[in-house]
Amino acid sequence: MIVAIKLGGSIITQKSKFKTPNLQAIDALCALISEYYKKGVRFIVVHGAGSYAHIPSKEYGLADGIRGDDGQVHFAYVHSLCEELSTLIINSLVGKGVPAISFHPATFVIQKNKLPFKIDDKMLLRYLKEGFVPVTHGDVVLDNSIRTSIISGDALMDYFGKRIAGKLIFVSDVDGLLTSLDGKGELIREVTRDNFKGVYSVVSGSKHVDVTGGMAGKIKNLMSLKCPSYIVSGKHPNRIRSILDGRNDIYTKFIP
Ligand code: IP8
Repeated sequence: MIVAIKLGGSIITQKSKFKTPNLQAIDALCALISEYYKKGVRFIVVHGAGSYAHIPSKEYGLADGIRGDDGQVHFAYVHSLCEELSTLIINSLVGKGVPAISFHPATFVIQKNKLPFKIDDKMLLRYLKEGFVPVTHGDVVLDNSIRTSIISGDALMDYFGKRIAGKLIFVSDVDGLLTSLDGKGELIREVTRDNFKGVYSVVSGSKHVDVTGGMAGKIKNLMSLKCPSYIVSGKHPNRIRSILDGRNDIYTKFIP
């Protein structure tokens, strides 16, 4: 089975401090991916942009495209920050014996009105078939309607969930989906078609700068997929082990 795992920006970086990686979390999560890769699980790794790209994207208004004489430079700068964060993940994985290969959306994704329009995934899928681990991420991309826009790692997860993944794991800095966003709410262990409407109504924006929509944006499409999805805390890698081993634990499971 192919598992698409998203390492959220809130866990791999300190989301409110520009360009601050959380190296301990990156190391622990890559160790876990390595452990299960060696057991035969096939992963696509997606990661968020965290404080590397959300803060400058907001400053330059890149969610709505480039503008002004410096637009292309802003775009290239934010892309380079995404690449820089991605290189940390790649280096950590390769150092742990995982054949991780980077795929930067700026070079294979075109959007239309901020939504994926063409995702040229042939090479990525070929590497996956050959036993490699593709690593991709939220990025700035070309856009047929507004010249450029931003693709979130969640949109890429959605894409893989619709096509090839049997399981989507969203690694976050919270225990799962909670009944309130102040961190004090109760964990919602399972979201099904029966309780989805009620659950969605309690979820609003993220407290951090997040140009791609925060938690509400993240859960929107999960119920339209064929495969189950999970939101789990990256602070407790054993909980991710539980998901991969099929055990109950502290996380939220979405059953479409
Ligand atoms: O952190 C956002 O990706 P995300 C990408 O997965 C940029 O939402 C460029 C802000």
